[in-house]
Amino acid sequence: MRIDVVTIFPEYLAPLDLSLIGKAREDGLLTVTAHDLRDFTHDRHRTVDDTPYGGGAGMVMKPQPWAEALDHVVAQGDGSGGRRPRLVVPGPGGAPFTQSLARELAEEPWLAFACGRYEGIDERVYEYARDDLGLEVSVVSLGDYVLNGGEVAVLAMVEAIARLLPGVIGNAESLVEESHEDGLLEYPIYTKPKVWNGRSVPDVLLSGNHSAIAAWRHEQRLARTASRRPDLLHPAQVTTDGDLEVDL
Ligand code: 6GU
Repeated sequence: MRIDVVTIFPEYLAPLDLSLIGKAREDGLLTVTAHDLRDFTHDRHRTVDDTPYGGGAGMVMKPQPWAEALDHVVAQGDGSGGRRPRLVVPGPGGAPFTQSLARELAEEPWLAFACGRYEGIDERVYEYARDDLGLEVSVVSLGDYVLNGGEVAVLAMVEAIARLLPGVIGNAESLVEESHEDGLLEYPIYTKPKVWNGRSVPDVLLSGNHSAIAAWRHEQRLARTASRRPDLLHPAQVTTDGDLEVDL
């Protein structure tokens, strides 16, 4: 997979050199290129923002540097095959970034991320990307809170996407048994020693009874999901008394 990121803070993306993502890049499974938006300005001060028409607080990112930056990214494609990136714009006003969207984006051969700062990017940039460059544009949010810019969101999204690429995670089984892969949160986990600081590992896990262990883990997943993320439960998973159905 190929990933381009346009930002006024390319240094923010340094963590993508580390750990699993760094290894995936070394192994050629992933290429990540950061582009400095200010390289596409033409004034002495490398200006990327201006005041909003209609008034209001804060600054808006100017369309011209963004158009040139996107032209530059798109021109890196082969041109002949018409290969174009899918454009992802992180922002608190976007559609939720979920495991299911991560899986969808992991299928794309080429992603471009446009990191806004300030109050956001002039709306005509989205229209230009769609109408003139022919890009599919997805505005995506990490959750209902506000970050200062898209860079930290790109770190999170690239990590969630890259770990789904074939070969990035050695043990593919560990991808299946995870929170959000099947709609329930993960069960509690324990390792040695059996007793630590006066606290014991639940007996069932030491029993060697695999069906009892599976049943306990399923119950734990339901209880944990009901407590932390009731919004994830289907009504049929909760009885009228608020008890959890063990079987679903
Ligand atoms: Cl994706 N971007 C910004 N700037 N703020 C956010 C966000 C994204 N998701 C939640 N807050």
